[in-house]
Amino acid sequence: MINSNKFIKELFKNQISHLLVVPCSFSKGLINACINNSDLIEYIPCASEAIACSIASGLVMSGKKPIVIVQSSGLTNMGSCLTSLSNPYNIFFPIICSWRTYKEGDSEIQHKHLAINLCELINSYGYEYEKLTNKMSDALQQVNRSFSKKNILLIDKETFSNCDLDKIHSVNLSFFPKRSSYLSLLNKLIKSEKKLVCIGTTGNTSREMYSIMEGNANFYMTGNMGGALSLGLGSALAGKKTLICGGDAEFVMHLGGLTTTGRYGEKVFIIYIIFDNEVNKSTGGQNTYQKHINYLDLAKSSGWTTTRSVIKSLPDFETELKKIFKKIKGLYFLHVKCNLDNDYPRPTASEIINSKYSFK
Ligand SMILES: Cc1ncc(C[n+]2csc(CCOP(=O)(O)OP(=O)(O)O)c2C)c(N)n1
Repeated sequence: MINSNKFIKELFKNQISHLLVVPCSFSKGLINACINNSDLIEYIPCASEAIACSIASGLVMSGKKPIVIVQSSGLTNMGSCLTSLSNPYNIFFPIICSWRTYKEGDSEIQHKHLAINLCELINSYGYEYEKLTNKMSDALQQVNRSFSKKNILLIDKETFSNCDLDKIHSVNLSFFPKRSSYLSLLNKLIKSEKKLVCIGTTGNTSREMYSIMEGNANFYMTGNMGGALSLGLGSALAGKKTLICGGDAEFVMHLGGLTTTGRYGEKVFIIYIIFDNEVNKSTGGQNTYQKHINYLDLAKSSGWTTTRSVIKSLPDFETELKKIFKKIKGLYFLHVKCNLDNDYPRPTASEIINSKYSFK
């Protein structure tokens, strides 16, 4: 196991300038160590892996030494950047990628395909791969070598030691109700909405919905991060009243879904609720650093109807939803601030595979 804190300090001595990150729980220690030491190496939280690789390319072209840190599911997102920018233009930078595994029957079915086929995918991009060793000096050499060849460095759960985030970087959400409280209320409010399709996005949102919102026509999506809104547009274009529960990190991953949907306000009925807990709760609570975004303005300018202000209480949540449920058509966007919940169990594999994923 590599000591995360020491590794960051060594990377700094090796002139590494930036860490571009879409979090994974396997690299949590390394990410936390980087955030704690962001005076040494700049920490850049990225909305998607495609964005991380494009930024890294620009940094390399400008003489900097960035590292990209992602999980295996994110390698699919970076395909276009790697094959059509980095590859033809020979732009090299290390990519540290956690290789998610899968056991038959596990509910993490989003990792099933790449658990077996990741190496083939990497090769098909024109890249090589190697396992990052657990020995600091060797790992540093592997990182340095990856600035002169197309290389992906694979890690597992045990590669980096745990590292707690310094208190100064943790968020205080204690003023807001927990998402579970909003979901319990939502569950009551939709009881009379018999035909409503409810979609929960990857991460903790789906897990909480699974525990709290059983019995409705729900789809708890695991994987396809960033795709919940567009999945909902598909169901809405097919005539379903659709409600989507998203998270702040997942919302920005494929933000174009918001603008595409914005065209169809007169044709469909969609409610999108962004449950904003300011962190990537499901991958270890890394801050999303998105306070600069005005989600309501973003939605409004993309063609959505929004509330006048951000929702921060259960009564406001109830009032707004009751108003929206009286409508027949339109796109309704709610920005809801919520506190962190304890961990909820994942939907079981059979729950995901066998049932509830037909909206018919
Ligand atoms: C393409 C891709 N990249 C990264 C991940 C790992 N991942 C799963 S959930 C998640 C964060 C979700 O955070 P947010 O949307 O804020 O919801 P929260 O878990 O905080 O409720 C990440 C980064 C993934 N599943 N897919």
